[in-house]
Parts: sequence; C-alpha cells; structure tokens
Amino acid sequence: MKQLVWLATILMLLILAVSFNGLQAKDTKTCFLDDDDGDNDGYARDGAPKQENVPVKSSEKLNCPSGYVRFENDCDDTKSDIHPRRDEIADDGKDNNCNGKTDEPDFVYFADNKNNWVTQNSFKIKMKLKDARVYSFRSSLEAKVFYASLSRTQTVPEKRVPVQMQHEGSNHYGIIEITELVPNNVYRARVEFYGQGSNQRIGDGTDWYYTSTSGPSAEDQMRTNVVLRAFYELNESNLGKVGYKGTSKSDGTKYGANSKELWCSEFYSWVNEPYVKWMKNENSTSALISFFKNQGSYFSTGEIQSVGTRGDYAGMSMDDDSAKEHSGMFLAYDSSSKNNLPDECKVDDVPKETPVIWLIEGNVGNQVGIRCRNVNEVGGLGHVRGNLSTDISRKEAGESNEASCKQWCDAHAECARCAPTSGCGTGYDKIETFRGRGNNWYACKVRPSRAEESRSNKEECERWCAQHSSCAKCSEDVGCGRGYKKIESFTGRGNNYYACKKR
Ligand SMILES: [Ca+2]
Ligand SMILES: [Ca+2]
Ligand SMILES: [Ca+2]
Ligand SMILES: [Ca+2]
Repeated sequence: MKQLVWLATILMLLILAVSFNGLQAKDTKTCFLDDDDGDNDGYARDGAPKQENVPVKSSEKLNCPSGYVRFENDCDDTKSDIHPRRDEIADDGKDNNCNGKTDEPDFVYFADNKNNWVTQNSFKIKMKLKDARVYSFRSSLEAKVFYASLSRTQTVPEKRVPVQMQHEGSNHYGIIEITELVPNNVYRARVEFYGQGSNQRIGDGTDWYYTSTSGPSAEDQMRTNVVLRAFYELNESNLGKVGYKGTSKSDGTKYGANSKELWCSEFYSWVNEPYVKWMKNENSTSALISFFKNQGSYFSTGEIQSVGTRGDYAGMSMDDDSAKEHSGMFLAYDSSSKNNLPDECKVDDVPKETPVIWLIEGNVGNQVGIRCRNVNEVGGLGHVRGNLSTDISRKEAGESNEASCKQWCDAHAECARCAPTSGCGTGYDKIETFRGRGNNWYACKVRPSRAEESRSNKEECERWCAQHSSCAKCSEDVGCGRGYKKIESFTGRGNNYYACKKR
C-alpha cells in the first residue's frame, strides 16, 4: 500500500518536472522592436507597437532577445539619458525619468527601521529636492501628503504638514512626518508642496513612497525591517541601479541568483535572510514552499486574509514573465471594494475582481516592483513565525514557538496538545515541530493503542486484498502458511498482517 503511494507520488513529480521543462522550452515574452528605440537606451518610444510572443531561449529568460528591447515609455527617444528608470536631474526643466513630472524630488530610502524614523504610529519621508522654487524655501514650506494603508487603499486621507529643510552644499532635502497611524501597516504616501497657508502648488509632486509602521513585539520590528529592506531595493531598481539595464547589477546576482537566471525567489529570501533564521538563498518557488511547509506554516489561498502578515511569502502560479512559478512578498490584503481600487489594480482600466492583495516582488520584468494581484493568483502563503533570528532573545523565541504551536494545534483536529523540548511524552506522537532559537515545541496527537494499531493493519490488509484478485487471504503469518505466498505487507506497531496469494 505504502509502496504504491510512493510510486504514484514519484510518477506525479516526474510528470510535473516534464511539464515545467516543457513550458520553459517554449517561453515567450512581449517585447518591442529595437528599431523603435531611436536613442538605443533600451526603452522603445512611447506607444511603440507591442511584439507579442517573441520566443526566448530557456537559458536567457530575463530580457528580450537581441533585436528587441523589453520596455517602452521612453518619453524622449532622441536622448539616451532620458528614460523611465533613472534619477531626476535638478533644475533642468525636463522630465528625465519619464514619470510625467518635472524636477520632482527623489525619495531617500534607508534599508532599516532606525534610519527610516519608523515608529508604531508614524513615519518620516526624506526627499532630495530638485526644484529651486521648492528648495529656496528656507522655512514655511508645507507639504500636502496623500497617504493610504495598503489594507484600505480606498481611503486616502490628506494632510498639510510642515517641511523640515536640510541644505548640505548643493544638495537640498525636505523631511516630513506623518503621525496618528495604525501599527503594523504598510503605507504609501505621495507629496505636493505649498507655501504656508497658500493653495498654489509649487513645482511637481512625487510618485508614491512606500513604508511601514512598526509594532510592539520583537517580531513586529523584524517584519518592519524586512519590509523596509525590500522597499530600499525597490528604490534602487526604480533608479535603474538593479535589474533591467541596471547600472550596478543588470540581473539578480545581487540577490544570490546566477547570471541571467530568474530571481524572484532569490529576492524574497535575500531580503529575509538577516532576520529569518535558516533562510539562505532559497533559489526556487518549491524550495521556499518547502521551507515554510517544513515548519507547518504554509497556508492555502483561502487562509490568506486571516493569516497574511507583511513580510510573509506568497507563492504564485503566474507572473509577468509568463513562467508558471513566481515568488513575492505579501504586504497587505486590501479590503477596498472593486470600484475603489487604485490604478495599479486595474487591467486596461477595468478594476480587478476583488479581493486583491499587495505584494513586492523580485524579477517582475527583471525589476523589483509593487504589484496588486487578485488573491486567486496566489497559490499559497508562507507565514513567517517562530524562527526569527538573533535580535530576538531566546526566551521570546521560545514563547513564539509555543504560540505558533498552539495556533497550529487549534486548527488541526488530530492535535491533542503542545509540549516543549523533551517531546510529546508517553502515549503521544509528534506530528509537527516548531523550532527556533528558544525551546522547541511539538504538536502532539494521542498515540493509538497496540490493539488499535493491529486492527488498523488488519483492516488495511483486508481492504487491499479485496481490491486485488490475486490476493486469496490476509494472514498474521509472515510466510502466509503452506500453499500460499506473501505478496504485500501491512506492518507497524501492533500485529503485522500479510496479503497472500495461492501458490
Ligand atoms: Ca529609447
Ligand atoms: Ca531616451
Ligand atoms: Ca520626472
Ligand atoms: Ca529634471
């Protein structure tokens, strides 16, 4: 019986492996013709016609093949220093990064909690100002901030706040603070500038800035660090440093991927690695799913709303690269109604079916990107827990393991209790382990008696025998008795049983 199950499993894995290889072999992409990139900066002119289904070699799936470029939206196809992924140049009166705004500020991101001035109820935004009309304000400049929690994007409050100015040589910075926020929420905000008490906007405002509030527990702070580290990389990518045509890395090698390799999983594990114990350059969707399954912490699509927490892992069955495997970092489950979703949640101006979730993903078009996806695009959620690294004390880590175990036990009927370190004790069997720096905890089920196990062996044998015409009887005798031959074993605790055929 067990052998049969194994055989079936191996067969299924083989079929899966073959089908994935099959898909990889005929990968295609949407690209743009090289001829539509007049200045050769790797971006086709705005509105250039899409070339669908361009075949790409399985060894080079990151970018479009030669003769093509990957993106359009070059707002000046005569100047190679103007394209969508670069920083804005100050005071030149041009939109250098093709975002429709001229001499707007760049955000200054920091890769951790402390430098981002994040608290449980507030965050700050630091901007490098690029428009003399804005930075010539020595004081009395105000910002109008539009901000939203990604769990409720339909609500976008706005606030006027003072801008604290910093002038460092030829660089000019503005810092603002948003307060009275909800802990443990991922936020985004965009900023416009005004003189004190005036309704006349000064210069162009910003695109969205992404950040997160923190929370009281050590785990909350770890999650904040993880998410902020991801946003730092988002900014590096937006500035064209990492990913497609990147000035420092043109692929995912920064995140531990091989050259020209798809790097969504590497991005997720790289961002988490300093904070999540044991996570080390997991280089595939299946490796990440196993990582969470091994901790009993992989949840179904239907459980995402109740379990999903910023920093968790989302395993997806589709992506922008048309490959069938994709990894992302869960940011928020958006409770906004369908018709109130922001532009990122629309396909050709039609709102996506709700519910949607927000993710930050590596390798979306060889870039880091924020995505709004229908929850059904996510196949499962890896919930980070009980395994947070060195910044958490052993005691806290042990308590976290205990809490995780109890949560798991409540959700699984066969679980009778949770037990620490020494194991489940007499009369119980371990069914799940919750490891971490502190005490391990075990979910335990009641061990069946020897008599129950014997009965189960016997029943299993009889069921098998009824389904196999060659089987003549079940026997407790390993030799099946005179005139019979053993064809299958049903063993374990309790008495063993054997299926026998006539010689
Ligand atoms: Ca171009
Ligand atoms: Ca250009
Ligand atoms: Ca611009
Ligand atoms: Ca400019």
